[in-house]
Amino acid sequence: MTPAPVLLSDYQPYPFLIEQVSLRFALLPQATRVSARLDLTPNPARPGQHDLRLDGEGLRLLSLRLGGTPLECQPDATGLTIPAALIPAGAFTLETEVEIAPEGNTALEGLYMSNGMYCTQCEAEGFRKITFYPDRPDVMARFRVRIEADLPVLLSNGNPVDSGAGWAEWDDPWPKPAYLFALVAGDLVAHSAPFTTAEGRKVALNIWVRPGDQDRCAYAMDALIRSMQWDETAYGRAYDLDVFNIVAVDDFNMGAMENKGLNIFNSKFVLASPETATDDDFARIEAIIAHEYFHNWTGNRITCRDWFQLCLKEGLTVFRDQQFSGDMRSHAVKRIEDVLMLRARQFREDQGPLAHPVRPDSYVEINNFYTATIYEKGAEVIGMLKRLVGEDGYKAALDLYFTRHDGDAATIEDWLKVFEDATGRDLTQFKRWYTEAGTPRLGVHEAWDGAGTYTLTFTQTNPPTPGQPDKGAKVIPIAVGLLNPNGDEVLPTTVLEMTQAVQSFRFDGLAARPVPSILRGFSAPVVLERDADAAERAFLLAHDTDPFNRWEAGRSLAKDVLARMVTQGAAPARGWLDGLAALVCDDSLDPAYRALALRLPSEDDMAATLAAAGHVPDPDRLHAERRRMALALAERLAPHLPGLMEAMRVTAPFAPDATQAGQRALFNACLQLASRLDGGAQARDAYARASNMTDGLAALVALLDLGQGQAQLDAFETRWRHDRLVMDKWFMLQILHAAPDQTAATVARLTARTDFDWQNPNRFRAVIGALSANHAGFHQADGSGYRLLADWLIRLDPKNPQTAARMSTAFETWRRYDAGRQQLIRAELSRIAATQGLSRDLGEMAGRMLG
Ligand code: 0A1
Ligand code: ZN
Repeated sequence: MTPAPVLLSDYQPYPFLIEQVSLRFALLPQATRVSARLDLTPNPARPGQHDLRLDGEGLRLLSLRLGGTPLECQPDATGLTIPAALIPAGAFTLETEVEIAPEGNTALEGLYMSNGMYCTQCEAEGFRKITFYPDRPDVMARFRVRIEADLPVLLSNGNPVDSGAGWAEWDDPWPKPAYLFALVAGDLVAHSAPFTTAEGRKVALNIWVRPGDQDRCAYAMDALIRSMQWDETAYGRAYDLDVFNIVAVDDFNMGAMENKGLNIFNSKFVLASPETATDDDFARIEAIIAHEYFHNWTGNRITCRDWFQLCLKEGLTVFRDQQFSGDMRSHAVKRIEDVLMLRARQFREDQGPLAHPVRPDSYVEINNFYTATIYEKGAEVIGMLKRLVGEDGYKAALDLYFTRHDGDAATIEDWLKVFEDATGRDLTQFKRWYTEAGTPRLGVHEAWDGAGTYTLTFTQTNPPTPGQPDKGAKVIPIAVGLLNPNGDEVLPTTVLEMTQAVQSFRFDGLAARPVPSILRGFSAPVVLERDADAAERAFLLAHDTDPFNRWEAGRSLAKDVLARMVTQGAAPARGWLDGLAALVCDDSLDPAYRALALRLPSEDDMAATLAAAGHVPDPDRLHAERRRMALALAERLAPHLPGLMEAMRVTAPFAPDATQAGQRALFNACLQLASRLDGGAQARDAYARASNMTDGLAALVALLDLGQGQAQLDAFETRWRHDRLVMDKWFMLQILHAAPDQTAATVARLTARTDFDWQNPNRFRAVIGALSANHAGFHQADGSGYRLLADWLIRLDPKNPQTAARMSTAFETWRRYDAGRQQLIRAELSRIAATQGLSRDLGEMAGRMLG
């Protein structure tokens, strides 16, 4: 039976306020004792007599006292209720003692163990697995924590108060919701650095890792210091405690967690050295360190009233980390990467059965809503707001947000109100971006009157999504530039504000019919439907002054070319090949940008595009034609590849910066093309000579794509078999680059190995995630990919429902494919849904995907 959904419309403030929480942990793997004392008062926002309801799951209640008096009260399956009649008027205390078993906690939610270390994950509703408590974000309290354990390092939130052999006490002066609580205890070592804030506060920064890993922390520390400085200069936000601790943990369901003063990270997003991490890993570490740090203000100091407001902290914090990465590296490259990700994950979500608004109004399991829509579309919506109100308006609104709401558990209404109050704008219509799901489609019609007037007419359609058949017009900021036929810009970037379903914009006084560059910088998360001909796209690829749209022109050309190859058996178009060759050989352009231009559209992206155009994508054919396209590109670029590779060769000692990373990216993109022509000779050589993980993996991928590389895989394994994070790459690449008809067999072979530790989320994702990311391999017509995924999800679910549910989204695109594949996927989803004892997490996902 599906549990009843939680509804936004049911929100009520909690009837009590908690002034102070005092916790004592006596840590033991099988029998940890948690004593809690809550100092409560009635909440004036909920007058009247109320029961005291506390959440609690899987807790053995040992004792309960109200106002110091023992109380007989039995918990139910989800918590504990103390009847209103027993509750004294005014302030009172509640004391509980419970027992829990962190060692058996494989769901990695609440208090659990990872390689002998105790750690917690409380967002969204994990604190209720630690003690009885109102586990909701609008209950904010001061926490004082005592930890007792026979371990050298004992950490919690806030500032250290005192410690001795086997114990430590922490006090967090900032009221916070329970989801930001954290505790870590283990045999850890620190990589430390001092920091002084702009306000003169001295902060001890520590990154805690397992002994032996401390020499892989320097980059994360550097990224942390840069993040702290950036938040001071870009947003005027300084850090507010005496210590900032980061802990790396090997078993973690997500990327990282922003617990107050004690961020907990998946070790994958902390540990890095040139030998073990790629340039992409370094960039991701920088972004995630920044993201978690930025939450200190956007999430912690100002938190969410309820989980429906999740985008309030996540959309804004993603937006801030994107700004930061752009400032640290290249804005153009960062924007393209972000849009690629948005389209690959969020558009895909928005166009399928899992579509939901940036601010949903109902959920069954909140853990299923940590989605690309909440995070990435949430960030896009803020980008649009900023575009509409301008730099100054944005700054004024954010300053007001921080002063007005510091210490609050806020809502999207509060957020929009600060923009209205700071700028005088009415955002009623804009709010639809938060409440309506789906990706708007933007049609364009142009008219030239031959006498200097050019008119652009836009038409927006907002497709139906589950539960939302009809939608109103959205406010769409459309950044437009106009170019002369000779490539000069006659209208610099101008933001047109579309508010109606159909709307025209006129440009007068033009000497000649211009070429429009529309949706510059991807100014709104929409699908632009424009029937530009290939010549116009080639013109923009050569001349657009907006770097995003210049790249976009090449991208849309490439997609047209591939679509025609797939649907009509056409040859790869010469115009695209020549245009791309010219761009790639243009030394005035950033190598990272050129490398991005060389990246062909993914098979999943093409399948979506073909489906939207009314075709039924054939995964095998798509795969074969994409390879044919890559070969044609290699042949066209052949004369230039040696020179390009020579120019991009990095001779200086390795640095994980954007300049070197860009050079390596272009070098390796060229190497991969060259390998298609030389039978892998250069890739074998490059692998043998590689002195860093970026170059080594790129060469290995080139070989795997040729169906070679076994010797290199063996050598890799011999060198890295004791390193979990590096071996995740080894597992993943073999599956990602397996031939379609070999993918399931490769997965079967690798999952039979003793080092396929499937209860470790990173290892599970490396293998089973790679299965679904290999488009043609996953979608084999015999259903082997679907079956394998379903088998593994059913196996993982009882151990770790959160990760099982997240990975089930591989099935969300099932309606794109032919009847045979649809039937196979439906059968697997139905098999999952019918599994005895299925979790709420996976149950909700399977149900929504089946529709
Ligand atoms: N708030 C974290 C991500 C996160 C969310 C949920 C988790 O468990 C269900 C864990 C981490 C962030 O945005 O970084
Ligand atoms: Zn976040």
